[in-house]
Amino acid sequence: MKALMALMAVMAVGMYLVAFPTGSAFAEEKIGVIVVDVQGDFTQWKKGSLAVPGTDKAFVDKVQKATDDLNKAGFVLFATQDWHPGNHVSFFTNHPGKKPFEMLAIEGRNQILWPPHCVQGTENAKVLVDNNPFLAIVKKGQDTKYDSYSGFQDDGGQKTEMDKILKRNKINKVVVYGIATDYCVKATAIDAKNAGYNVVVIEGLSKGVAPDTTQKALDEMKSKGITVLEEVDVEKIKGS
Ligand code: VGL
Ligand code: ZN
Repeated sequence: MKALMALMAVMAVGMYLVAFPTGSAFAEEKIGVIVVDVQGDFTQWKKGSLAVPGTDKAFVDKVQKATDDLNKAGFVLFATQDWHPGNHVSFFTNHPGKKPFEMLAIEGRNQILWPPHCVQGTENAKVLVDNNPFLAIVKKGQDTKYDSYSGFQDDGGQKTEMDKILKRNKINKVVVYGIATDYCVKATAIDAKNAGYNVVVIEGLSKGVAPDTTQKALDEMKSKGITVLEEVDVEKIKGS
């Protein structure tokens, strides 16, 4: 009798395993979206100080519509926001004699010197996509001493709350797009991949500072196992 009950228990567990296979196509998948740095200073539309080519109003409208579509598809929305103090290390104006886009070696890191941009509390630091549907807008680059292209951590290794918020919400795949493909989109996508998320980058919703670095960024992301899609396609995102 005991043996029979034990056998029945084993069979019950077996049936459960058949009904709910894990690690298969039926495993729970929860998808997040990270809209990277779609802020006035990075756009031509708002005559930004660091306007990236191809960022007219039509581009921002396209990002807005795609983001709305992903929201309707049930994906959880997040954004990043470059948010620098006025005395930030990445601003060429804080290094006498230096010009914009010059490289400066700082404590062994190569820092590109940018025009002042996304200064905390300024109009052009605002995220241009409707803020309301975002579960969180993660600020980055607030430490005067470190730049932070990635939405996950700065160049000093200080983590943002991004990974914690994604984990708290059981997200295991992220869709990443925005500005700039060759800097913050790339760094955010690669850090997401390294943190164990499945990652899909939408090329058509991203714009780069320069063509050569943008192509290199796309190649590097693909080589690391990140899926790059031309445009938003909910079924393809789910299947990737
Ligand atoms: C970015 C340069 C400086 C970006 C941010 O959002 O890609 N690029 N700060
Ligand atoms: Zn910045």
